[in-house]
Amino acid sequence: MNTRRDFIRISTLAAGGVALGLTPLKFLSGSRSREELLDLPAGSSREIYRRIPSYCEVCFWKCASWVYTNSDNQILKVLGNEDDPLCNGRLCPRGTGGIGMYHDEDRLKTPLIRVQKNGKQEYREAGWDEALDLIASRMKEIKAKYGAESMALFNHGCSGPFFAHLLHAFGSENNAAPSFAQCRGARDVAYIHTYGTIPGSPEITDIRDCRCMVLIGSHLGENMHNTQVQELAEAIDQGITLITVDPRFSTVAGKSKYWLPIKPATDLALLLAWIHVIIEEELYDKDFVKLNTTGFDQLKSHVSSMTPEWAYGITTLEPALIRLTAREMARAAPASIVHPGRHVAWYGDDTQRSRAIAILNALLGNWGKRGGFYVPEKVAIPDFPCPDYPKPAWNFHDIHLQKYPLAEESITNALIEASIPSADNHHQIRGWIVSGTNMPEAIPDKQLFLKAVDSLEFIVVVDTMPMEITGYADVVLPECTYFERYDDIRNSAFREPSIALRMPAAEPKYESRAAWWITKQIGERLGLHDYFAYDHYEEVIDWQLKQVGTSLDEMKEKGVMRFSRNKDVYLEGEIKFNTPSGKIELYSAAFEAAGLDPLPVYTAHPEPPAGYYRLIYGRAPMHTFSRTANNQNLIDLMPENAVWVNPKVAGIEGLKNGDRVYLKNQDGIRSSFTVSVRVTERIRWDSVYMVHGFGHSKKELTKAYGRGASTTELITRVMVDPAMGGTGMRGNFVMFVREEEGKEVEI
Ligand SMILES: Nc1nc2c(c(=O)[nH]1)N[C@H]1C(S)=C(S)[C@@H](COP(=O)(O)OP(=O)(O)OC[C@H]3O[C@@H](n4cnc5c(=O)[nH]c(N)nc54)[C@H](O)[C@@H]3O)O[C@H]1N2
Ligand SMILES: Nc1nc2c(c(=O)[nH]1)N[C@H]1C(S)=C(S)[C@@H](COP(=O)(O)OP(=O)(O)OC[C@H]3O[C@@H](n4cnc5c(=O)[nH]c(N)nc54)[C@H](O)[C@@H]3O)O[C@H]1N2
Ligand code: SF4
Ligand SMILES: [Mo]
Repeated sequence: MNTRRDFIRISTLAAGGVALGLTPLKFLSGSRSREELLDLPAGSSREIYRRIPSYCEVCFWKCASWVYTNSDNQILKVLGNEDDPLCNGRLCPRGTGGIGMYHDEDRLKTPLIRVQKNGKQEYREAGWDEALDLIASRMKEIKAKYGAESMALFNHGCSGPFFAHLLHAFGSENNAAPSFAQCRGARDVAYIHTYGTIPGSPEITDIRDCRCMVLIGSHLGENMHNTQVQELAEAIDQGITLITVDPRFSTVAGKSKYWLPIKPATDLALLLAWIHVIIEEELYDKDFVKLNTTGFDQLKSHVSSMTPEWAYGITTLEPALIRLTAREMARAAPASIVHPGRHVAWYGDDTQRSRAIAILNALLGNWGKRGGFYVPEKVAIPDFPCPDYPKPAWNFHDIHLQKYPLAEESITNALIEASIPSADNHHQIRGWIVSGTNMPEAIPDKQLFLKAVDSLEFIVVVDTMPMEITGYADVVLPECTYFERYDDIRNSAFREPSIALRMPAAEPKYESRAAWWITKQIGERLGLHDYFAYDHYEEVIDWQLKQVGTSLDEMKEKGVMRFSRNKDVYLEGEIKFNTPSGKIELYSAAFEAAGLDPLPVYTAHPEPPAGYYRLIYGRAPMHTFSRTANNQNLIDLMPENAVWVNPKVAGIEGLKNGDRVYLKNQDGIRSSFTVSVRVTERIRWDSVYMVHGFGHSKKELTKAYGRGASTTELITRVMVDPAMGGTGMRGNFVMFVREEEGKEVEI
């Protein structure tokens, strides 16, 4: 590649200690004793281990845990904290295997600085002072030339708030996370404009007491969000009726009374037909709708022609099945949920699909009801005192509100676009800080990303691993893993308010450091001392804990603390919603004012051309996105992804189980690596399915390199949501390509 900022491979530095051979524990192994779970030698007493409180970072559910170390301060195992209402003492396989991240010898070990050597760009190891000085001086330069606002932050996970604090103190509010435009943004915008609030994280679905749940795409069981999976298991034992809508026979489809193998991209037609049936057959909660909603008459006339027969032609689902399932969900109401989903960036009309789900829930009258949506509550922890942030001259709203009127949060892809010089840009991004997000794998449209990278004046990447994103940095900083650091107090809004502490269970390995320390060091160099007025983050945490009646010392012993609620979990009668009308807005005047359909309208999406199949993707219980692909404990459970192919397709294409193929998309982009074929009836014939997060192209990820195929590199067509800028990623079509005697053969 011949660009200003070549993608650099970080050479593997000296190997550290030998990783412990850890066997991942079984999920839901709550009946075994701690000693059994710890696999300690027979006769071992408690004295030989110490337990340190933490919470998990393998995904964003933040399950509270105990990290067990031996007398040599080696980390042995991590187990769930029994007092934690979010995990009830049980971690998922990823959480248990998370220690693999701490032991990984491929970890980033020292700061690295990009240099030019013999006409070639490469990284050299640097000390912290040199790297931090360089970052501060480049940030000052950018601020002097273009204003502080032209620095942007891309972040995800617990390091995010530290870097956001730094950026805001510096004078920019341009920080974005893939959890909006690539994940739950369309859902949240839809709920804000229907209910005046979001379904939350953890989602406020009262699955425990639910009697009928519809899962549209949402694949709980493979999507391992802990509390939801535990509650679903409980609800299944109590006889919940599950209706799963998925072109793939997912794990939860296997537990469902009804599996609706919908033609992909047509869910909105099904939802409108369900609304039609529920209104037409007067199955909706009349009192609730009268008391708590506006726009019912408009909705009724809007869906009057959207019959199950109409939807059949679009979705391929039998009208009788559509009617039957509508009646099932209405019969169980209000203990009946149409799950709002989470990763909803599918087809570009995702806000409208999420609105249809929100409307359907309103007809079931389940808001504030046991078995429906509960009222969450969290602990009121004050911020550590610091001066107000400076007011930036412009922020991300100025970049994208013209184009995406309902974007509530900052859009990663819009900030990437704003990093490429163009006459259309009113505001230009010049430098990036990236922490905790592997942008080339998390955000589609690699060409756009590369153009931005090539235009930027400065990029800092903070990561624990030499992931793809690190190869584009001018400076790479090694963060220590969540086992080796303090982070902010976990404070999740849930049925029961609780807090959890994360503290180091071991010294940071190599030269890695915590985000709180890194950001303070940069802040001090930028003259922002007052925003970082502590010597150690323990002071901040202790101060905050004391404001809510506990202390760092107490939390070090307990790990988790539960609090009593001030509000009711469920609501009766008329509810006050935080919308302009104070009601649930079935008809959205705000959408109308923004030039969007005020009631969801089905629009057809492109179909695969002949010889191509729609590429759909999802999760596996033992991995999280691309971040776990190099984790030995999880590789032991699932070494790579496969491409799921329907037997009919396998017949046409001459494929059999275990064949290795490349996938090539509609734009001629071929996967970098081959992927193994899994022939299965569990996928429709018009689609193929892969687990996201594999096919790593960085050789420094010695265990993940070349294993399986990346979904993201095949997602070159992005269907952008006009309401909030989300990147619909399921409009890509692939064909199979075999490599025979060094030649590529299209199948
Ligand atoms: N093709 C495709 N794209 C997707 C998705 C998909 O299913 N398919 N899913 C979308 C969704 S729902 C989401 S939420 C996003 C997720 O997007 P990301 O969160 O960006 O996902 P990862 O690919 O896991 O990248 C995480 C990065 O953080 C680093 N990291 C891990 N722990 C730490 C830490 O403690 N500190 C620091 N500084 N870095 C750390 C990892 O090494 C890795 O580089 O992806 C979205 N993009
Ligand atoms: N183990 C594990 N669990 C995780 C994560 C992880 O990385 N690993 N990530 C977490 C995060 S951040 C998120 S956002 C969630 C995401 O998880 P969810 O929100 O549950 O799921 P999605 O990614 O939206 O959907 C994946 C499912 O949609 C189906 N699907 C594909 N196309 C269509 C379609 O057109 N219509 C319908 N009805 N279904 C379709 C796929 O077959 C697949 O079963 O998972 C969370 N949980
Ligand atoms: S659900 Fe699993 S990976 Fe996510 S925080 Fe909990 S234990 Fe960790
Ligand atoms: Mo997500």
